[in-house]
Amino acid sequence: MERLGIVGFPNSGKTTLFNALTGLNAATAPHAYTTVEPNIGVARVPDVRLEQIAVIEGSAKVTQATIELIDLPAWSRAGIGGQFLGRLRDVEALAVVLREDPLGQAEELLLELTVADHDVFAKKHERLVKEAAADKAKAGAVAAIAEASEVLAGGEALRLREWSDGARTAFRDLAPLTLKPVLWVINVDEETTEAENLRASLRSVVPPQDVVVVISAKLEEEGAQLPEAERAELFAGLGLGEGALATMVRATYQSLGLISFYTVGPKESRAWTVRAGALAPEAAGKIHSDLERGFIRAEVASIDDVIAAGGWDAAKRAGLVRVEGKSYEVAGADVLLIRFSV
Ligand SMILES: Nc1nc2c(ncn2[C@@H]2O[C@H](COP(=O)(O)OP(=O)(O)O)[C@@H](O)[C@H]2O)c(=O)[nH]1
Ligand SMILES: [Mg+2]
Repeated sequence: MERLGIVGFPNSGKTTLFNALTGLNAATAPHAYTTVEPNIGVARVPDVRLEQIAVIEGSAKVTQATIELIDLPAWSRAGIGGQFLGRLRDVEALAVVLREDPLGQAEELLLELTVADHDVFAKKHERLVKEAAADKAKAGAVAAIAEASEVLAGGEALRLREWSDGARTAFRDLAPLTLKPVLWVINVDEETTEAENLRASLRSVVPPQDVVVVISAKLEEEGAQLPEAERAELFAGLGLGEGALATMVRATYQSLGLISFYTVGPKESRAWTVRAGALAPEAAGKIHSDLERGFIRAEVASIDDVIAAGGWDAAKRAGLVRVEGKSYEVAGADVLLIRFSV
């Protein structure tokens, strides 16, 4: 499961957001509260189309995709400690929560992440230069680490540059923070009118591929207590779209290069996650390894077509289901029925 680390300064609303997204009830605190252990929880990805198809199919069970959220201890103004950094290096993507002075906070955090990476890269470079004197095979790694170190020394995040596969391999055990996808989450008060301005200003200071979302953690927390339909109505009424979780997860999937596909039927309708570009057998393997091993073919239709047709069987009768082979690249929002034999 993909892990999204929630970070930010004390009182930015990290734990409030964590609770809203996971439905858990970790302690929030109106002061610089620091715990050593992070809060860890699983969020189910809200998915309107999955709910719709489950109703149409009369599915006994509905299973959303999930994402693991890790609410890290507050980021201290005095800098970031080793233990905290280790936790950060462990997640696939970062959600940075900003509240008071979002632009100033973002710039400060960008700089801290860059400095933290630079420390690690500079040390690694020193070690590697010595090793490379005895082992010529390490010359490529030395060059890549040296170049990265220079980029970081210039105050730039590594994700601003293109890196070869070789360089990425050399970076791997350093788990650079500034190479991870970042989702900037501006936490605003319920009645703000500044959302669009804030979003636009933040966009101009963060790397272009980063995602910026504006949410109200407090509202999300309240919304999380409501039934799905009322929640959707509340957020739509406030111009907040489908709410933070759906927006954040979609952005995270996109920046991690992930897509969802579905399996549907009376027993269960379910959303699955696979990397973008995966071929049908790899996607089948997410469901069960037998389906990948014994893959024969996939029956495929888009979930919108299946919903519009009134279900899988109706879609089939309407000729909306195609048959695809082993080399089919799965698209986001495909419904798959795998035919296999083991
Ligand atoms: N009014 C308001 N209060 C908030 C908001 N987000 C968080 N808070 C409050 O700020 C305090 C700190 O929140 P918390 O989630 O513990 O922050 P953390 O230190 O980043 O984990 C709590 O008292 C929250 O109820 C918000 O969007 N609006
Ligand atoms: Mg907290």
